Amino acid sequence: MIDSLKFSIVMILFLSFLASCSDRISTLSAPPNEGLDLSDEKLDFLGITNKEKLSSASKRALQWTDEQLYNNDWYFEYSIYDLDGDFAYEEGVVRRDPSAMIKYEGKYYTWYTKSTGQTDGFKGDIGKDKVFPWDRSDIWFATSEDGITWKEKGVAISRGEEGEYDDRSVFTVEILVHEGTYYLCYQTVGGLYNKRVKNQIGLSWSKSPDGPWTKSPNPILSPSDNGIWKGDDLQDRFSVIQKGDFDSHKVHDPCILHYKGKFYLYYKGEQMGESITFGGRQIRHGVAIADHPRGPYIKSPYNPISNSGHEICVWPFNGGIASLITTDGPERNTVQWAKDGINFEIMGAVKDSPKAIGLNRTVESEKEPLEVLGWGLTHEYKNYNYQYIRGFKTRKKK
Ligand code: AAL
Repeated sequence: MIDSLKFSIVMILFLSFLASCSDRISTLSAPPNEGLDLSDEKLDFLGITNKEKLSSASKRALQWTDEQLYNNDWYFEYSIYDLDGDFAYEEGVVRRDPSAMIKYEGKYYTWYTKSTGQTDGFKGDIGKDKVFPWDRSDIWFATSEDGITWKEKGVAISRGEEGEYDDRSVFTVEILVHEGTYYLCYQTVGGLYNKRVKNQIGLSWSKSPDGPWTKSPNPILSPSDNGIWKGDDLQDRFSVIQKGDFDSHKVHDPCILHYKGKFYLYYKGEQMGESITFGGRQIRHGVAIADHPRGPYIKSPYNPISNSGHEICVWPFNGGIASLITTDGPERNTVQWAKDGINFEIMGAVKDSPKAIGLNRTVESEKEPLEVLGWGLTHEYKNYNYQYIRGFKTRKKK
């Protein structure tokens, strides 16, 4: 009697467990139909024949707004073209990672990484060699009347004196103009450029885009220090005991925006022991926020704020921040937007995008989501040794 009671209880529990599983399975595989627009026109456009048998993909497509379906303002295609004057390709010279363009006294200005000579890599004497195209670089600037023909004006920021945090290379620069002061933020490497070297972010400011520039005595952002290398081979960046935060190795590609009365420094993080995932390199973005352009910058506790991307390309739009996510990670080639500058949603996916974009910040970026991407600067690899700055322009759907 007791045994059969026990058996019944066990059976009841088992059956209710099965029922709860099948509930969960059916919820997972089929989002509900409620609220879907099943008009003949929409079904015909999407090529859905049987509205009684909607796959999950068809249900998602039916949830897209008319704007996403017929004319997504967050979608673009692009082409790349040569620039003239000093931005024409020059053998033996690296010009890359252009900053955004600003306008001053009727001329466009841009800043960029410049170095000379071929890249030797890490096999020889890193104390003498140039290990990357952006190693042993300085930051130069150029101006243009029409955005096509550029005149190189000279060095803006040089590498620091021996022993300073930026004595090996300064590169990958962005510009912020705030209340009549010009701020350049950029990557820095100090000491020997081995594969484990930490990369930081420096800042300089001036009352004129032509300089002279005053350098911050210390970096304004550094990698987190909670990763642990395994072994002491300075040329092995993949062996770790603990990877640490998403930016435990390098903070890169800085870009400061004045947003909601504060200064948002968006940056790319590289992690110690970086892996290759199904979307490419493990690259994510973070943000650090300050009350003054010179800092101190405090990293957001929500970091990382992207799971994909590469060079930072961000602009203000509609009270929030838009971000073009390129190159790496499962969400590469998407345009995202966050109404608070932190929690980004995918607004559109593109086939491909220009790399290392220098945005045109002289246009009214609020006009349309991608107004700021109408035309701008990018860089291209002529070969591994030499890169040059080119132009890009975008168009809506063909
Ligand atoms: C770029 C950027 C940074 C890296 C190197 C030069 O794509 O992400 O600038 O350090 O490559």
